[in-house]
Amino acid sequence: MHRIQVIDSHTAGEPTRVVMSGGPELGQGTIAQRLERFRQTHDAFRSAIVNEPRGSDVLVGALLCEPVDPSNAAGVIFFNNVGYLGMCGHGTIGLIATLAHVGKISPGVHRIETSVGTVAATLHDDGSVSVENVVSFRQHRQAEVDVPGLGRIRGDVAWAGNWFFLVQEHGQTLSLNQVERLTDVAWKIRLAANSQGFPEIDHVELFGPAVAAPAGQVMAQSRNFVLCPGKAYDRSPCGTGTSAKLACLAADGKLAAGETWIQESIIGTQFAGSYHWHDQAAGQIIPTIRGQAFINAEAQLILDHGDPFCWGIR
Ligand code: PYC
Repeated sequence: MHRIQVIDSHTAGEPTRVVMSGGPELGQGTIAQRLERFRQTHDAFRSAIVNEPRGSDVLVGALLCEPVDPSNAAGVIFFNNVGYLGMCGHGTIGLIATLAHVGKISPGVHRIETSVGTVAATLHDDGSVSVENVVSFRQHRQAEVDVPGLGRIRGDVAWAGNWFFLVQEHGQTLSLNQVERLTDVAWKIRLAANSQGFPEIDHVELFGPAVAAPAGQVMAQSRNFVLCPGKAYDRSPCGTGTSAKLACLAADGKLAAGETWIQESIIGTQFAGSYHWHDQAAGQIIPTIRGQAFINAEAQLILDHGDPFCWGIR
């Protein structure tokens, strides 16, 4: 029997499970190199942590790693039901809340190494967390793809730690009771984009008008529905997805550096985003996303090698 210490949280409704100890030995090297070792030799562990019967399609895992640079707070490898994520905004907020929960960090700035670069997370006194993401940019403006059953769909292609296809005009209503339809539409768009010149796209983001302000918060500028690579939809506004949106707004001159953009999720939760230029001529920004995570479990997972579903249902 193998025991794994995990702490679960949710950020704006989207869950994160941080593996605190008991994870695979990945050796030295950058987080990207360790992620490759994880993928090549320990992928069953990924499935054991996030898939049923211990997890679910929506759960994002975060393997806590020793940082390469000891002055950084931590390294992390993010993963989900089907594979690995470059960066994860809600997951970084969950990781910071988790490290604070166990007393490893206090309010202030903490640098976290991810497989796509180091991000700076600020734990605020009120428990909220701002994440300064990796350099983000729009790669293509209004790329057109032919989507079976939907016709020509235009979307921006942007990088923000993951690759997004961002669609404004899709003809759908962004409400929770439409999730099956939205999942179907977003999945078809992803397949079409992947086969029509954009194989890198891993997330699809649909936008619409904001619906309602949560108690005590202001009305958002926009609502989104974000479909993740394993076909689960993000319950939060998606930290990297909001960063990708900021890159597109910056490129279109629709949001100035330093201005706040409130992004609402499909369940009505919010992230506040802003950016500063990294290289204005190249359209590259550094986005910052602010949100809050809540701890909801401290647990010990048991991997019993005699259990037919020890490595998850895959
Ligand atoms: O918050 O960046 C994010 C994210 C990616 C996938 C799920 N959440």
